[in-house]
Amino acid sequence: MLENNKPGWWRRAVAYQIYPRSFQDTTGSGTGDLPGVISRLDYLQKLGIGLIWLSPVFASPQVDNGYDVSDYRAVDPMYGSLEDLERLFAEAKKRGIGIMLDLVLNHSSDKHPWFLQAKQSRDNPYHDYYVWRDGAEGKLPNDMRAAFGGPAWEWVPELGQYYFHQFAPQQPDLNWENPKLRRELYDMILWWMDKGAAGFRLDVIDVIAKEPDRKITGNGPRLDEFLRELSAEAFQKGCVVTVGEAWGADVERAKRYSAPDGSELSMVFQFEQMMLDQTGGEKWDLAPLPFIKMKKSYAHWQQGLHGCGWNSLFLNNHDLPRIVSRWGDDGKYRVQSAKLFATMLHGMQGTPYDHQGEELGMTNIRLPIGDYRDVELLNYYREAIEAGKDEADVIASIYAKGRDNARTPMQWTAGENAGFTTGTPWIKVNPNYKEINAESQVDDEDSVFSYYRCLIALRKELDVLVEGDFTLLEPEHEKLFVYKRAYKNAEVLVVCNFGGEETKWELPAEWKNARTLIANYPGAFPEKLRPWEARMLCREA
Ligand code: TEU
Repeated sequence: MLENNKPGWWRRAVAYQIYPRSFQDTTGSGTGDLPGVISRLDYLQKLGIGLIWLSPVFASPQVDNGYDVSDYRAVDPMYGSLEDLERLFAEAKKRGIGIMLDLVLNHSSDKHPWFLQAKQSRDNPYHDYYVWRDGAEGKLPNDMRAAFGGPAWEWVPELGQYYFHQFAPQQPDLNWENPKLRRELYDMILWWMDKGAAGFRLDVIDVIAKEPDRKITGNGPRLDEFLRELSAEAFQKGCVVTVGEAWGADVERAKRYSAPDGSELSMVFQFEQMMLDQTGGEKWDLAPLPFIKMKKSYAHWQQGLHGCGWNSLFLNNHDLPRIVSRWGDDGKYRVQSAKLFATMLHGMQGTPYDHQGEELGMTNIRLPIGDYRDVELLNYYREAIEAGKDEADVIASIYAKGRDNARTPMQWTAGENAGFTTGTPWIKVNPNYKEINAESQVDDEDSVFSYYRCLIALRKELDVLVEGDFTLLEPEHEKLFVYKRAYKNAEVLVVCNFGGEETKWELPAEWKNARTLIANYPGAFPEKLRPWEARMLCREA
């Protein structure tokens, strides 16, 4: 069991993301809830994880599935009560698991009492909690766009002002320039620390220091200052783990955001690798994965943060398509490719994140447009069709990249609605649940689940996986991702054959007698690596 009261305790842990809406329903409402999470803690303990990133469960109008918070200190009734959440903290703790709450500090809901006050008048004490600019109706302060489509400015006729929003209009940006607002957020965080939160995931934390007049959103000039204050005034008052979502971080910035002295955050959650298969940074464009670039990008981050920062390792979350469908093979080699991605990721330095169902090899889904629920996806569809794009292309992008791919209900059993709910699920269950489900995997030692379980155990056992440095081998190889980790006299070698073809590769002589830690095919190291074959070896140097 991990002792989560010592500094840096989280460096050895593996995290698991729960999207509570889709995890486990206990009431028949069709949406998951907190008692549902509690009921599945034994499953998570068996998997071996040490942390749960719990996507937002706070009171919310649910325009963006809880990333639009109307009360930061209340649990949304659809998820249960505050007592349920406190019970979850306690039950998780008993199993050596810490709960990380998901804090959305860049914006609130437009139904938050602060915003309702803020729009009353320009001299209301809460007005300055948000970002306002004068203007005239139809004459926007500038041409900035929101991430979910449309302009980043929304007109409030009663005030004759626009407010700024980087996401949906129902998610007005909070004004971090205002010290009163910042203090209010710190007090709220301290309150949750007192209740037993083991840590926090900080939603889009790299855009809080925005300066719309200069069209700055990410990594604004005051960001480090704000993070240091947030850390000193809140996080450092306890022993919590913090992970900052930072789409725009490069290695140099990430070193500051995750400096080992804890002056800002414990770790960054950056997206460089996950954005490589999109052209021009445009999410919906479909481009093949530039394999060699991807390997070099991992090496750059592994080496850049070694000893001076800390990274999150992930291939999935609730905003990304399922990795077996994205870069792997969700047909014939689904199991092998799911295990390959797990090996590739868990061999690196950082904190691995497993997004619910990833440990089962869950896949993307294809739905008729009317069955999708995500605000980003639906806005994209509407805008793209209005702009005259070919519908088949738009649908192809949605199948490949839509966020609902990762949000379908957790597949627990082969029974009705995959054991997720006895009611009507809020979004369709992936029809492959009869084949892909937890029940059939937990006791099968060849399953994707058992493979994850083994990888998670290895990280607790081997210092080299936690501390080791990273060397990329075969950097120009078109098919193989090979790397080495080294710490003291221990070395680990990871070899991954990306794709459905066999690849001939000679294992270097010094590795011939090495111990196999884990592999997704039985037997000894082969002359030719088989489709999606992945192996992790260990030796004393
Ligand atoms: O995501 C940040 C973010 O930038 C994404 O919205 C991204 O643009 C999109 O997912 C790409 O497909 C965070 C949360 O993870 C996301 O669920 C929220 O919708 C968003 O912030 C707003 O709070």
